[in-house]
Order: sequence, then C-alpha cells, then structure tokens
Amino acid sequence: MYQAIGSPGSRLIRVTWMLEELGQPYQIVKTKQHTDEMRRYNPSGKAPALVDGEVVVTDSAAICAYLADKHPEKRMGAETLAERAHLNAWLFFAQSELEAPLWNKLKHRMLLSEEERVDVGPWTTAEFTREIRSLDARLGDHQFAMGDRFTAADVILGHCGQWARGARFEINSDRVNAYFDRVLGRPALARARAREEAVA
Ligand SMILES: N[C@@H](CCC(=O)N[C@@H](CS)C(=O)NCC(=O)O)C(=O)O
Repeated sequence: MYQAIGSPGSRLIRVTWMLEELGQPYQIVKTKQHTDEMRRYNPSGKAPALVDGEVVVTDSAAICAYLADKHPEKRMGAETLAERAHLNAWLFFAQSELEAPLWNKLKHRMLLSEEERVDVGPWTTAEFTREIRSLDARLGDHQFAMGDRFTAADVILGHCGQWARGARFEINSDRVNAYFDRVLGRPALARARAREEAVA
C-alpha cells in the first residue's frame, strides 16, 4: 500500500488527492517537516514524500507525475512524448510560476524568523496577477490543463488555486475562477480532505 508522508493540511493534499483520483489504497504517515523522521524520506526535511515499496519519491509534482505513470489506465498522465512535454510544462509552470508568489508571501509573513522577513507583498501580488493572466491564456477554452481529461497537472494547479483563495490573492479571471471551481469541487478532493482531517 502507498504511504503518503507529511502533515495534514499542507502540500500533502496533492498526494492524497491524486491517490483518491486514482482510487488507490494508501496510509497517511503523519510526519512534521525538518524532523529526523522526515529527513529519512527527504534529505531536505521537506514534506510531502511518497513511499511505494522500495521507491521513495519527494516533491509533490514529481509524486503526482509518478503516480500518473504508475496507473496509465486512469489516464491522468501523458500518453505520447508530445503530451509528456505538455504535462511537464504545466507541472513546472504551476510550481515555479504560480506557486512561487504564494509560497514566498507565506514564508515572509509567517514562516521565516523575524530577521529574515522582508516585505514581499507588492512583488508577490504583481507576480501572481501576471501568472493568472498566463494561466487564463494557457487554459483557453479547455476544461482542464491537458484538454478534456483531468490529469496530475490539475491537481497541482488546483491546489495552487485553493491556496490562493485561502490567502486572499485576487483571481481576476472568470475563466480561471471557473476552472478552479471545477477542479476544487471534485469528490476525490473532498475524500482526501476527510482522510487528512481524520488523522490531523
Ligand atoms: N517542492 C516541494 C516543496 C515542499 C515544501 O516546501 N513543503 C513544505 C510543507 S507544505 C515544507 O516542508 N516546508 C518546510 C520548509 O520550507 O522549510 C514540494 O512540492 O513538495
């Protein structure tokens, strides 16, 4: 059985959501970041990680891509080389462009020590606004990132949408808001949240 390692209410939800979409059994191993236990799975001490027998995968986008590849019949990954390039572009865009302002603001508002904090408010707002415009253009009239099927890319993008809404970043695009409503309303995400709440 898969083991999803990390803290409930964090990026762990990307892993549990993905596993729920795939209909795979899993166990949540509640583990705090920067503990010796977490460093056994990821030398950086960051969560989440996935354990699949002998295989340990770190970094949420890589975990979702791994799971999509492991269960090709669920059609949550790439089926051709061109799709692989497209899916990777979405995953890397989600993490390095869309998530970066969210993560930076959270770190500078709450996580870093007082001495390390600087005011990243204006920069993160401007950057996020720009990336929402990119997301709008990249989505076009598609239901999901890869077209008409829900994939690993939608898990990572959708989680960024949940994060942005929770942190009150303005999402100034009807198309992107409708997309976030669509992906965040998925029953698999509700099940993943319930599983995390049960162990929180
Ligand atoms: N690229 C990693 C980032 C992981 C990450 O930063 N996780 C947070 C918890 S959600 C963490 O461990 N933070 C501790 C830190 O940044 O020092 C991923 O997507 O999994």
